[in-house]
Amino acid sequence: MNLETLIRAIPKAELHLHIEGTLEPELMFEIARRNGVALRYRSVDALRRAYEFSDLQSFLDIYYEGASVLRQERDFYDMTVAYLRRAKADNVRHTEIFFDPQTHTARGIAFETVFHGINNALRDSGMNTRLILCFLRHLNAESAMKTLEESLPFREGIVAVGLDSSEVGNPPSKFAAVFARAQAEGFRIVAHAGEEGPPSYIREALDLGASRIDHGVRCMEDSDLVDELVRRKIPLTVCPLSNVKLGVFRSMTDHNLRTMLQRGLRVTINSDDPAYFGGYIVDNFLAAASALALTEDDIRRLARNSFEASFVSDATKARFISELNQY
Ligand code: ES4
Ligand code: ZN
Repeated sequence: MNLETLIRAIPKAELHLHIEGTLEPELMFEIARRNGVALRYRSVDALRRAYEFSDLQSFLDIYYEGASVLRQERDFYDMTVAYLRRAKADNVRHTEIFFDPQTHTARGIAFETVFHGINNALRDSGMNTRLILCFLRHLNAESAMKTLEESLPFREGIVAVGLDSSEVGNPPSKFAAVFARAQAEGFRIVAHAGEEGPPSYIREALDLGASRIDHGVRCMEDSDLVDELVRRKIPLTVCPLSNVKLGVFRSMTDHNLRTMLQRGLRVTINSDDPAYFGGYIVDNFLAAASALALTEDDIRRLARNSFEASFVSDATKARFISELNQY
């Protein structure tokens, strides 16, 4: 089996995926039309052409604008169904999906409209899935706390809380009280850290109880931190195409994913915002494998890491990994 065939075929878990980042331009236009929302772009092609980003913020500005077409439960449902179909085609067996309630509640959409739309699609798919509620770190801690409280009636459907949006200037410590409360309520903690922000943000996330770090690529600037991440087997959900599109690395050949693997870090490959960054999880694997000359062993390791890093039971992990070992 050649490497590309192996990458496509092996069972894998996706652990870093923003559902609002899966909204493809075609569906965005369709939803905009049925909701009577005006978009600044004349066509799907014009919108796609605007997907040239210089950094995280330049992407976020367009991403929040895209999300503004979502108004009804059906919109969230359709978006999620489309992603799950695409993930299945890539042999994703399990996916842990971020959603950003504040992006919608700030526009007057009810929390439960967002939650039910997404969650009903997960239920109808029959796939193994979990939801992770992300707080927008550019907003204040009070808004995050209010969102946490709004989520409590739906806590059975939410495995963890996370932190996303504009990283630099918004360290995890800004949300210390929110994460303490979330932990007390039984949620697991994850956080975007060390994407554009410094390694100290990764330390802060760990101090606040994070059991997994999203991106985390800048950990490599602090070797004591790397030692700790290796010793504690803290997973890092890396998103190669995202990192290149947002200028975290100049090109894929400059990406540090292979070095991270060789250093013994529990790295996984993920697609982040696939509709905006040019590819889903298999595209991320293929781009990284080709630019960094990843081996078959590296690919198997990455897939195994994805199950080990997931929030499923040990028995389910063992079942996925034994399926992986058939390849
Ligand atoms: C995001 Cl790539 C990335 N980083 C931080 N926040 C985000 N929200 C959606 N995509
Ligand atoms: Zn992300």
